[in-house]
Amino acid sequence: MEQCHLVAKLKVDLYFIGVKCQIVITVNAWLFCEGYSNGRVQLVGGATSREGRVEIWYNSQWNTVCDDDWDISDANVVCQQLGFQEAVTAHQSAHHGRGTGQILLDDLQCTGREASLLECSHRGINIHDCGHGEDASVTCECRLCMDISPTIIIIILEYE
Ligand SMILES: [Ca+2]
Ligand SMILES: [Ca+2]
Repeated sequence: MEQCHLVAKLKVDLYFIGVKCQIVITVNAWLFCEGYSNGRVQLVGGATSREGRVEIWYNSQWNTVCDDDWDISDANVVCQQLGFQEAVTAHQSAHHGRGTGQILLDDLQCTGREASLLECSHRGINIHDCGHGEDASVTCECRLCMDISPTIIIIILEYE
């Protein structure tokens, strides 16, 4: 999967020809996309952006993680990868809902200092004895941020 961003640049030129005014608007727009790399994580199904079912990107798809041996050290790796300080809770038994697709990792033994769950000791890619009722999830600690809902800011400029 790729995440794409649309960037647009708007240039407005005014030309005064006698009593007439010509307005030329030039729009330059381009799309740039970045691919996901194996081991990228996302949290799904939580009430806020800092909690949810752990999903890990591997071979062009999102996968889940089994809760066998899922503990705070494993959860710390996910939270730190997402830019949070650390994990508050390592949830088990599909606490944030059951995922779909492959169960990529099972019996994770992270120390908490790995850069990705893929670097932790585990049974092997796609080797598990789990069902989606055992999907692992996390709640991350975020001391410096607030959960802010999407906000629309309208600026009205007045001039004379
Ligand atoms: Ca563990
Ligand atoms: Ca297991």
